[in-house]
Amino acid sequence: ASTKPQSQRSDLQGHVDALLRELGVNRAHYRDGTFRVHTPITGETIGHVQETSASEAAAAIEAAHTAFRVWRLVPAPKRGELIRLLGEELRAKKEALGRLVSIEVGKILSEGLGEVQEMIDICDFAVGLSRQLYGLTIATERAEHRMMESWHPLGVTGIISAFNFPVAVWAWNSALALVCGNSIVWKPSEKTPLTALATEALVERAVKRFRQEGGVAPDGLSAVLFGGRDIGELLVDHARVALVSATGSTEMGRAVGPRLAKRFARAILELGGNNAAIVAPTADLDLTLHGIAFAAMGTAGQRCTTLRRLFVHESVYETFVSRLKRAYASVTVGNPLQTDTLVGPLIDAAAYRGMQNALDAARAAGGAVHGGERVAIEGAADAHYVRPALVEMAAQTGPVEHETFAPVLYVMKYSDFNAVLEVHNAIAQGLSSSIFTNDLREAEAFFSARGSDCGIANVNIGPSGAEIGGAFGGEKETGGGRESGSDAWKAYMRRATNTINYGRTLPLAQGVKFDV
Ligand code: UN1
Repeated sequence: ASTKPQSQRSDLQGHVDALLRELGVNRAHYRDGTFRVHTPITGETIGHVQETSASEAAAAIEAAHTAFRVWRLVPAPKRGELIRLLGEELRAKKEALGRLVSIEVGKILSEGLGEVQEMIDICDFAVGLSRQLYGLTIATERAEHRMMESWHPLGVTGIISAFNFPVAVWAWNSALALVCGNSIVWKPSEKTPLTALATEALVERAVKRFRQEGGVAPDGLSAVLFGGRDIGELLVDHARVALVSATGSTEMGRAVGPRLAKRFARAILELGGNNAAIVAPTADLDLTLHGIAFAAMGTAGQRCTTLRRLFVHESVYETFVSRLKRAYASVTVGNPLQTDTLVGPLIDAAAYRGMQNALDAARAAGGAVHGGERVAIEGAADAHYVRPALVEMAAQTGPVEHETFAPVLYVMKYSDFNAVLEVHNAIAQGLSSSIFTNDLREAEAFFSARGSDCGIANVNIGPSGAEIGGAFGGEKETGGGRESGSDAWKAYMRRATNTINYGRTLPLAQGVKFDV
């Protein structure tokens, strides 16, 4: 594939076709459908995907259930071999898939490639995990008994992912689900079907190689459903789906969570964030500037971990905020395929309107808005590029309390550390958080029970860009789910507590006597 940045319409379409060909996607799958796909780089159409009908979706879920009944019996380290092969496919196609992510989502090339690297990393993690699905042995109060835990495959795992990490979030869930012995059914964002098609093609290649090695991989083990809300609801409501891992807005989670609860299915919810950072008097301001600029402006503010609220101590406010404003004014906004660009476009017109509404609300609440205006890019009249906005606010009110999925950073001044901890936590979401300080007491207090109430809390690192090795997710309206590393795998399996009596008598627990 060509590596030259493209701006003319026909070239970009040609580029997408070449990438999809290289990734092994059948042309009919991205050309002959009725569902239009656009690139936020220019706003132009880059494909037409076929929507999955309700009956096709139901059949795919049934097939996934049949596949699960076979796959659960394949030894876990052999299941790991399939994921090892998937990791190899991803390594071989990192450049092509990363570039396709950049084109479909509009994130800069290093972030598109970084997203594929996250997929590779979680495959490596899952391969190791496939030999480490450990249960505990637990001391029993009864003589000549043994008590232990077994972890078993759970069933069909539904994955609902958002546009902003169109393939990495699928990988976190599917790499774990597959080594845990589950089958997977994926509903990607309707904004990003091409990267989903490409990913599924790589899965098919890995499955083919796995079978050539003599591995047992049943048909229907992995499926993708293309469509909107109806298809998502079908997946969530289907009795064969044991677990749904859903990433997206809090509004989406409010719809999905109760539907799953109603049929006692499991949920992993990874929803909205309204992530903050505190800049303390002792902060290393060079390092802080770097960390804040990436966390707030990177990915054009479209990560769930994006920094949205900044609390700066009054003693460094003037110095730091004036430097930050300069960074905001000078950051390069433009075509994300060009190597000097740091901020690409917003995903679509609705995201642009949402951003402008938030800025209007901030002005109405007395905020001073710097930046935020639309940036015209040649040959991209239908795209939505913006200069990232820095908004100085007197207090955490109005739009500051909500997640706006765009590059808007609300900056507030603080004087008292204990008071700012309270303000930091006084919002509905609880995903990621940071403090920039060289004061050990502040750093440890931020990590403590009275500190950050988020699922992710960092010192001298921004809130975004987490590694896959840690559990990823957050509290409160973020939904409470955990994906990716640590022991997040346990949510993809069922636990059985097993007790065996190897004696000749039957002592009852708790000293109960029941002699018949
Ligand atoms: C997301 O935005 O949905 O920590 C996930 C990060 C990335 C993942 C973000 N590793 O920013």
